[in-house]
Amino acid sequence: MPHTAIRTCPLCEATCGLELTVDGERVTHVRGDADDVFSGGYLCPKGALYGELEADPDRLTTPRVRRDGELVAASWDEAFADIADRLPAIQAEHGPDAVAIYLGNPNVHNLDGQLYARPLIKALRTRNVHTATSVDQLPKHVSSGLLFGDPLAIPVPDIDRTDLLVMLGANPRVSNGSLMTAPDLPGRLTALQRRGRLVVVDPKRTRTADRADQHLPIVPGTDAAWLAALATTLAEEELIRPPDHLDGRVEGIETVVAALAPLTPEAVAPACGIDAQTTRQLARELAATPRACVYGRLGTTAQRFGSLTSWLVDVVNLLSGHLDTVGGAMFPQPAHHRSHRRPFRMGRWHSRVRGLPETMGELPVATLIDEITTPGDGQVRTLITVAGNPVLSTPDSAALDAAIGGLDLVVSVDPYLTATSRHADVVLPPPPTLHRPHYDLSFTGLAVRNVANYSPPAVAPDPDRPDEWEILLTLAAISLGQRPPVDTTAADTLVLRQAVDAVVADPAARVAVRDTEVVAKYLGDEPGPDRFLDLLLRAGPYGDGFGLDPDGLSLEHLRARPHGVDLGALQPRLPAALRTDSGHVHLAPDELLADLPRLLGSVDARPADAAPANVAPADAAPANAALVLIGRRHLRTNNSWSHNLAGLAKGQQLCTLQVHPDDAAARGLHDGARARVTSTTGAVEVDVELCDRLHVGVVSLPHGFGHDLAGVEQSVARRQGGANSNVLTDRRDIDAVCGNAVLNGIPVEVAPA
Ligand SMILES: Nc1nc2c(c(=O)[nH]1)N[C@H]1C(S)=C(S)[C@@H](COP(=O)(O)OP(=O)(O)OC[C@H]3O[C@@H](n4cnc5c(=O)[nH]c(N)nc54)[C@H](O)[C@@H]3O)O[C@H]1N2
Ligand SMILES: Nc1nc2c(c(=O)[nH]1)N[C@H]1C(S)=C(S)[C@@H](COP(=O)(O)OP(=O)(O)OC[C@H]3O[C@@H](n4cnc5c(=O)[nH]c(N)nc54)[C@H](O)[C@@H]3O)O[C@H]1N2
Ligand code: SF4
Ligand SMILES: [Mo]
Repeated sequence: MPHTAIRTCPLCEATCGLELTVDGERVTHVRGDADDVFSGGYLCPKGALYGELEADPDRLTTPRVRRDGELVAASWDEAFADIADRLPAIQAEHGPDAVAIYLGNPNVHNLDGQLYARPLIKALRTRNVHTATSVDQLPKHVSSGLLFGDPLAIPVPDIDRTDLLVMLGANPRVSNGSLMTAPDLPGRLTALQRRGRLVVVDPKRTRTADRADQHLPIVPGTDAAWLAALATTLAEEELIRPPDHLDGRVEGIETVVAALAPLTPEAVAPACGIDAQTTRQLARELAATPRACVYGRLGTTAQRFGSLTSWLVDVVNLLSGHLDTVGGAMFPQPAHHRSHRRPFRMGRWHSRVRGLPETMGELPVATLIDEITTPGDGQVRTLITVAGNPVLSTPDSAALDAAIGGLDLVVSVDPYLTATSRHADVVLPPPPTLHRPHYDLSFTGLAVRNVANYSPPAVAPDPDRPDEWEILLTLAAISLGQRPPVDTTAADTLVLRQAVDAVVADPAARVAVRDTEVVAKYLGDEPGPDRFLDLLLRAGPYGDGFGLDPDGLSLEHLRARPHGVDLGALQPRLPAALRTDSGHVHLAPDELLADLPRLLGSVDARPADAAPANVAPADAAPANAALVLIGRRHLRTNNSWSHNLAGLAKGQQLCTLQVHPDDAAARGLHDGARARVTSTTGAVEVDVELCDRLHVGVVSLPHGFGHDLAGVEQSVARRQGGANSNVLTDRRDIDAVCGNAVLNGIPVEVAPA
């Protein structure tokens, strides 16, 4: 008999509620859950195909191990035994840093990854921890860490109450939003525009820009200079008004104003391509609008001035009175307990080869190739990937592909044989997400309303298949020298004990009796993510506190409310949420001020005594690299891993090089022509699509394509064609502050193929 299951969609940051019709193991119908407290029935084309994605016949159901060069099906025991035969020996001979781990994006969309990747990292004791964060939002963590003391305290637009939103480098009508969890962004943006104004700053007239009230086509990579000009205008025109409740709580306003002074709207206009009057007018409008907000996303972080840009978004919000205020940029209060963090420090260690700084325990993935290919103590010989496809998603892909191919041992926890996992010696496929519980630990911390929503498994777990948390804990135990089979219940109990100890010791946690035994008893004996989540919910700010408040949140409370619990609109949270040493906002951190000469140099507003500009790696840029490449997303894609769904691509070629007609004409290219795109690192061939929505001089290519490689078992995606845009991105080209990859603004040469 088919049954109905209510579940949060795990595919993007919007966290929509789904109403699934489930027949046996299969989802036969998907609707938006009209009763979901947050999404109210909204559904996008990806969510509608969730069932098809889960049932994809190319998904692996058993592990694969390499025998005589071929990846053959194996039992779980065999697969884990293979790893146990080799991993500890490599660690013993070459040290823990010889093992690198890469965690991809779906880890933050899945409860097992959220809770159990950390114990695995701890067990590996390696410094070579990389995640998709450093090809994405790392600069935002850095600016939040430096300004507020907490890298996870990322202010999000209070989109339902703002009357003016200035949005840079984001296309939420396609991406459904990022670092701003809000189901039905199209609807929320429409409502905003009925109330007020949406201004989009983007080199392309995207779907979001097209429907905005104003579109400012900025030159890629110049956002920091332009935001600085907004700040400078506020200063020059005496419009600086930090929010009243932060009076006496902000350090460094004068320093920032003085440092940015050369970056006037007039000085930056030639570089940014936005005329000074428009910039000044917008600064005045921001100051005069009580509920207004500036927001920057991927186009502002995965670029050369990612950290400065992320910082300046907050600087402008603060100076214009819109940080931590209703309708401005606000800090969500997620329902789960988050351990009280010590004040943020970056650079506690550095990468071996290039000396790039650690942030939040990880190193930039842009230097993974160097760590693999450079001989010496600590050279990486093993790679573990969990829910990641770095060969398609990180810079200098051709070199990375070759480097991974030469490793001693590669282990991939992934449901597919992808461009990356085809290199694995052992592939461990997690069960489909339908078989697992779901709760968004990451995205409730970025949501435009405070909400909590738990989804139980929609289909009973397969007893013969380990859950993903069991896979991760088994890998952890093996790396600590245990032979499989590993007692994952015991391992989980140990992990939970440590978490309970930490909660009990944290004065900020809600716990009636601060005793590990008492709390552990409440949580029961059933191993896995549910009781771990229960701990975090009950000790969280709305929790039942294990007896403190019978109406408070717990897993049981959420189970009884399958459409979620609305915990209200965002509330101002400063200064209480600050984690800096002084308890103040540090608006002028040295780490960011140190990068200002590079910014001043890039727009020729450089003081005479400053260091020379270092905008792009000048050594190897193509001779006539007059064009710059940016990325884009499509409504029917999900990074690299949804291309295997025939129903999503609908036979359409989504991986085209969009070229402005003027640029195409100058190069003898026409619509549908084959073009060769060359950068400092490599070349790809793709079909041209003429596009007058682009800024002249800018071309666009989506990422995550290029699946047609030997060993990839994604039949639809392989036939799709397209090229890997990250063959063109350069691992040397990084944000100078934190090493985040530059994926937008790549100098390229385009010619007929
Ligand atoms: N040029 C360019 N490059 C980019 C970007 C860009 O805009 N331009 N965007 C960047 C961004 S923002 C991101 S987040 C990264 C993404 O980069 P990655 O995270 O490396 O790549 P994904 O394509 O998300 O790959 C996810 C992998 O996880 C697997 N997977 C899916 N679900 C599960 C699961 O439940 N468990 C496990 N274990 N595996 C699962 C999929 O099969 C897939 O192989 O790409 C970045 N790369
Ligand atoms: N359909 C779909 N949705 C997705 C994803 C997907 O692959 N497909 N991926 C998910 C992930 S992992 C993420 S991180 C989010 C990202 O979500 P968004 O941040 O909304 O990302 P994009 O749609 O890539 O939009 C980035 C925009 O930046 C612009 N841009 C490029 N360079 C610059 C620049 O220098 N300055 C400015 N101002 N703009 C620039 C590009 O033209 C583009 O419109 O999307 C998520 N949602
Ligand atoms: S917008 Fe995102 S969360 Fe909502 S249905 Fe689409 S993919 Fe799922
Ligand atoms: Mo991302």
